[in-house]
Amino acid sequence: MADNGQDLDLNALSDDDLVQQMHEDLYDGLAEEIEQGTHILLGRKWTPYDVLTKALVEGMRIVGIDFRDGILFVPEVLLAANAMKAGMAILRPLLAETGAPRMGKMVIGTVKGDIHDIGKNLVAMMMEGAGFDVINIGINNDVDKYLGALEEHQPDILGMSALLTTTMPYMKVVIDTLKQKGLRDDYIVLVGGAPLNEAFAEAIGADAYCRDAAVAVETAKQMIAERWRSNQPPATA
Ligand code: B1M
Repeated sequence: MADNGQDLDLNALSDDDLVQQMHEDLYDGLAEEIEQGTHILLGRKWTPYDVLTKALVEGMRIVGIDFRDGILFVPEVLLAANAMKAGMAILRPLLAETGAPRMGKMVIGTVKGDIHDIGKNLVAMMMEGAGFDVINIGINNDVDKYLGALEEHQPDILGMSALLTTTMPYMKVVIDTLKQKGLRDDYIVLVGGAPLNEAFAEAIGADAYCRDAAVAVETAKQMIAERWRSNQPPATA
């Protein structure tokens, strides 16, 4: 990155200083530097998961605080989001190539009116790494798009993401439509996003609220296993 007009050699930094620098580069929306830092940490035998959580997600958390406090504005946050995505693009194939046995299939998308996709993409990446086939249907999905994807891909799990208090109620529209069509019990419905909580998930009739990507993976595995057990014929004497 440019530091007072001088190039800073990221390779020369210790791990701690490099991670700190990556938080600053993410804040400044410097995608190339984030790519470089990601490669350097991987070259130092960091796991993809540690690079993701300690360098990228933590950096984005700091961006979120200053966005909330009116220090950063949409254009700057968009640049930060692009830098984050540049790092995630390097990590995605590495997280997916864990050789984990196939666990099931998930359709995941952000709800109508909402264009936040970083967290949802992160969940998709972690689910792929855990052995799930993931169909990521993107952002701003209305109920027809969810239903179309469910019909086409016949997943075990429907995942919905919302980052705005104004868009999170749309999850209930999707779940209610599934109920009306008699399809609700065909899918495990998992929901997530910063403004949600367990009480909300319960109130709208989802199967579970997932605080973060790691919880999403654990919850999905557990619910798939439960579903599999309950579908087994009873043992004969
Ligand atoms: Co927006 N934004 N934003 N934003 N933005 C928030 C969400 C906000 C909290 C910022 C703030 O004020 N502090 C605030 C919402 C306030 C509220 O509703 N209470 C907000 C606002 C107001 C807005 C706009 C309205 C701003 C404006 O235009 N005036 C606008 C809305 C646009 C729209 O959607 N219609 C807007 C726009 C944007 C950008 C486009 C600039 C950009 C999005 C870029 C992109 O995603 N491609 C952006 C960003 C980046 C943020 C913040 C700063 C960061 C979100 C993020 O990526 N976090 C965010 C502040 C914050 O959340 N603290 C903010 C990192 C990510 C890893 O975490 O998404 O929480 P997260 O995902 C986690 C978990 O939540 C969970 O797992 C993930 C990984 O661990 N999870 C799931 C998420 N989805 C899941 C789905 C699952 C399971 C788990 O399914 C099973």
